[in-house]
Amino acid sequence: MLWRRKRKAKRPEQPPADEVPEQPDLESGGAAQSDTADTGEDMTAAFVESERVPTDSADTVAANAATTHGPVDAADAPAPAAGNAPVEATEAGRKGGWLSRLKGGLSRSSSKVGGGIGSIFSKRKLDEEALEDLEDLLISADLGVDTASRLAQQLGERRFDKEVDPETVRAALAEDIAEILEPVAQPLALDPSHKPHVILVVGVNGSGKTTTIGKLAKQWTDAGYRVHLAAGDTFRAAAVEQLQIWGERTGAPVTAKETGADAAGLAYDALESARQENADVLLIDTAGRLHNKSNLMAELQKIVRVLQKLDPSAPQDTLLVLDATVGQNAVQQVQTFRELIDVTGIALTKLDGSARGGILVALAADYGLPVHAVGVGETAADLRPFAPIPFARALVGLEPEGT
Ligand SMILES: Nc1nc2c(ncn2[C@@H]2O[C@H](COP(=O)(O)OP(=O)(O)O)[C@@H](O)[C@H]2O)c(=O)[nH]1
Ligand SMILES: [Mg+2]
Repeated sequence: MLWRRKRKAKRPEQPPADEVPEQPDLESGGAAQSDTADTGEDMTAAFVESERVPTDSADTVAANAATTHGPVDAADAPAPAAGNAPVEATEAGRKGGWLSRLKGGLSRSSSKVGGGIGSIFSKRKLDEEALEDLEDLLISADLGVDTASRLAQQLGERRFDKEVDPETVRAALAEDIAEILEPVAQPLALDPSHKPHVILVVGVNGSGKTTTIGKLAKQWTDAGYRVHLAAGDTFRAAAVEQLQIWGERTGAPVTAKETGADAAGLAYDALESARQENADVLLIDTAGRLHNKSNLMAELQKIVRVLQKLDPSAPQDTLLVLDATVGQNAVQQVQTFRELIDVTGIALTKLDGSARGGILVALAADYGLPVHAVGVGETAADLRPFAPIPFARALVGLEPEGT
């Protein structure tokens, strides 16, 4: 995968936060507000995976777009792109490059896991008790009971010297974690045979749906794609306005209706408009009210049904947005949403506000759903494809770019 990056002429403004975020919708928990501020860097990156060259012509882009993708390799650090795209060649070395964003975003998780490993393995030898402590540490970092126990066991099976140092443990653990993550790391690729490629975005209120849509819209419009947005969370005026602001910022047309309008009818109109515009991608926002699960299911299914009147294969993707700060509740949200709709992939937001990045490892191990993107801040550039090796290394407190 190649990254295309270009420097923006102007520093991106903050999207308005949705008024007061709604309370968690799942009985057992839901979204929490992040307390981490924007890093304010003026970099943005095209969230596109491809062998293709983004240009200003959406048709050209679509014609060149890669239709297949494989797992992201760690070596997929943003290499300067071939071709004629404007590329920020020196970015990797700059403060604000994506590795430093990832590292910054995961700093709470890394200090917890990395620091914990430091105290376990500097005090003690690699023995049964140390492995048990490691297992407890990994459970507390949300990697999940089964995965934590498997990782501790694997570490014990490595033929380390009894006097193993924390750095060696971190490196071994990062390797084992990356192995779990590699199969699920799949960028969200647009299929040019669908005009538009329809992405239905679901998740509980406050998880970051609208923001993630805005970030994707920004990255894709910067890459030359034609993007259309549908303000399908018709329950809250603030949600509609929030999407409209992203529309203004990115130049992407937004289909919106009055508060309380039928979301399925709106999605239908949006798909018709997107087709007329020859859009490459249609991103549909939805309400995340799980107060009444059967209502939400009915609504999501109705959206899918009406979309399929126009395009029987729509939506091409159903992206579940999860908030990392909710930790284990994210696992429950995956379960719940999979009962409601055919979820095809995940985006995990707010890694920057959480010491619970390990939840991604639990999700990968338990569900194997593609992880399309991670959010490590509030600007468009803070939504990154998920690269397992740098992620695993940052999670255990190592430099993400090391080997
Ligand atoms: N720090 C941080 N905040 C985020 C991220 N993604 C979303 N947010 C914030 O989370 C809040 C809720 O996001 P929103 O997109 O409105 O959630 P929605 O209800 O699912 O549409 C907003 O204040 C966003 O700015 C992220 O990756 N990092
Ligand atoms: Mg929203």
